[in-house]
Amino acid sequence: MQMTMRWYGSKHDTVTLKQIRQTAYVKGVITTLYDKMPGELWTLDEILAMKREVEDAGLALAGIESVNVSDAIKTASPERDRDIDSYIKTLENLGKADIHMVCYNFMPVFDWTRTELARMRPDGSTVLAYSQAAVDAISPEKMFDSIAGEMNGTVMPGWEPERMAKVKELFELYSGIDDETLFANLKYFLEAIMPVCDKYDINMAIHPDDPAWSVFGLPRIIISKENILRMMKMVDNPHNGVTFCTGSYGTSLRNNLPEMIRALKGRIHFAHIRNLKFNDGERDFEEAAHLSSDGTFDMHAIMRALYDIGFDGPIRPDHGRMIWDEVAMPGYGLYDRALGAAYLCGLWESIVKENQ
Ligand code: DNO
Repeated sequence: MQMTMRWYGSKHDTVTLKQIRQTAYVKGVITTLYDKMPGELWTLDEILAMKREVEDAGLALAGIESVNVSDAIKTASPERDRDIDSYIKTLENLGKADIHMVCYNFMPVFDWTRTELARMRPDGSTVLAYSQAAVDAISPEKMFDSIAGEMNGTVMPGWEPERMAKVKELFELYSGIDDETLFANLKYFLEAIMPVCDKYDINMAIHPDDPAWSVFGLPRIIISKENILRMMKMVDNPHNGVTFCTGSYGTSLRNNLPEMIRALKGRIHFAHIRNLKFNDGERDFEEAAHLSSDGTFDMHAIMRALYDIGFDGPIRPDHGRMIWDEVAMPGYGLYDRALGAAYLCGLWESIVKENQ
């Protein structure tokens, strides 16, 4: 595995490449052209400039998170083929730049959903949290307004103000779309992009829906082992794979994470590792430190399963707590993610050595 950290680019991130490099644990970054709209073409020059910046800082560019898929593609509206064409050209340019892993999602309207971005823990650190009762009591627009003030001046992926301003229209766009239609639209998209992925050896890594159930009545499909295996079979190509995100699949306690990892052997192209702590019942949780004993998941068993299936792709410590008075994008500060990287590297080293 290759330990990485997500980096939003020097214009958007509070964390610098120099800081990331000095962690010593992290050898590469996962980044994106954060200002690109879904459906917009990424030129080769832009991609090469992004890559050069990362490499000049002594790090590798281990993959892209995300090349976002437009709502036209997700809903099969008239601009779908135009947007797919531009997605294919973007993949082609990434391939030419020798970039071989692309994370994306197929979630309607929202990317991941949380109801609080800074829930205080007893030690004074803060974490992202989700409460179903809070979602049930609020409209999507109000929810955005209520968390907008907790973003520490950053732009959070999937919660861009321009996008949230159109939230009503977006809901209308998805009004006739159920799980089956979404699966069909995903199949159409994947079939169209697989030839360019084959040509340039690009691993597509779909990110799960977070949380793993319908939010505000919207369909959600990438939520369970059954659904993800269905997705793989429907376009049976090794380049059609997943981002295994423990914090997203793990929102459903029915998902046995190590077992899912084993079932996805050969198709996990990217891993996001974090821990959750459940409160009152299943649908109320907050994010925890990566350490197993701080949350619900057995991190050793998760890393062990990745080792056993021969996972050799990029991995990143996902959302950290906000600690030591850092002010950063919620979930994406330096300090706790660096602790997470160190811990995950420690687990990995011991698993590797015990198996030599
Ligand atoms: C949240 C992230 C997601 C993820 C996208 C992938 O912190 O894991 O925003 O990047 O869903 O497209």
